[in-house]
Amino acid sequence: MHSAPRQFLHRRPWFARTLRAVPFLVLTFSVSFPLYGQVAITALGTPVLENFDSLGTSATALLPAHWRVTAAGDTSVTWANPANLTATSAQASSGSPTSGGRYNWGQSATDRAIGFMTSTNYASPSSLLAHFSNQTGTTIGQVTVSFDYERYRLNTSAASINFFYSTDGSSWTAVAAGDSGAFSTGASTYGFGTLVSSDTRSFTLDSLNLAAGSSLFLRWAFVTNGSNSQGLGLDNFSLTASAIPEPSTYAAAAGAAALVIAVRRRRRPLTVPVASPPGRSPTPGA
Ligand SMILES: [Ca+2]
Repeated sequence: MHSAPRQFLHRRPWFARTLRAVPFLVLTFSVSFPLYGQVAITALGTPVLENFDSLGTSATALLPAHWRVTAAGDTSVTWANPANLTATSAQASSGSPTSGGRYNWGQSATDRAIGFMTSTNYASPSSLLAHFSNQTGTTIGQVTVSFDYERYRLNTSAASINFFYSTDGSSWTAVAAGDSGAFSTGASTYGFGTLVSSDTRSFTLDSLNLAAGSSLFLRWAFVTNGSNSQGLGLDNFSLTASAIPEPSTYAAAAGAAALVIAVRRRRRPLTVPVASPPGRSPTPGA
């Protein structure tokens, strides 16, 4: 009976060879198609920062590791979409650029930001994505996120940036506290050196319950409406994770509160009604 599988393999040498090749095939596949990585969150209370200054002044600058941009006009955004991109297609820190693209913006040669400007040849919307991994070894209860929306060009088309998060990179939850709201419109004006406008957003994503090793994806959807686009960017990103109190902490706190109440009750003097002798009132405090 025990020899049956061996006989089977003996009669099917191709099968045995295939089985032996599986580890090699898996290794080859892994090397040929590397998985997307994540920005590691390694400690609670320690901010994870990104200022995009590593982009330098290249028009085709690589985004920071584990940040991506979607192709122009993508409205069904997923982190794993193979059409996503890891480099910018234009840069500007002076002048009056009009081409649409994935912009490496600069207030200077060294202070860079990532964003978009669209055109008749570069469709809106465009999303900026980031992938984080909980490497703290414990559950993350919430994260506080802050960043700046920077405007490098004012123009006549309406524009806004909408913020989302996800735990699977495909199903997104909108968070209004992270939205830009409607940017004002006006005749084309550039803001290099001194931005057209800069707005900070800072808020907390609570009830995340991110288990150790799990992922968090953030997404900024830039809606610039094609032509006559405003030039918008994101800069000075920060994410700080914190825990949720353990249930045992709640139980201990509840137990301590119950004990305090019990002690106070025992310290309270007993009031015993005392019958008054005929013709006399009860003595207060007796
Ligand atoms: Ca910067």
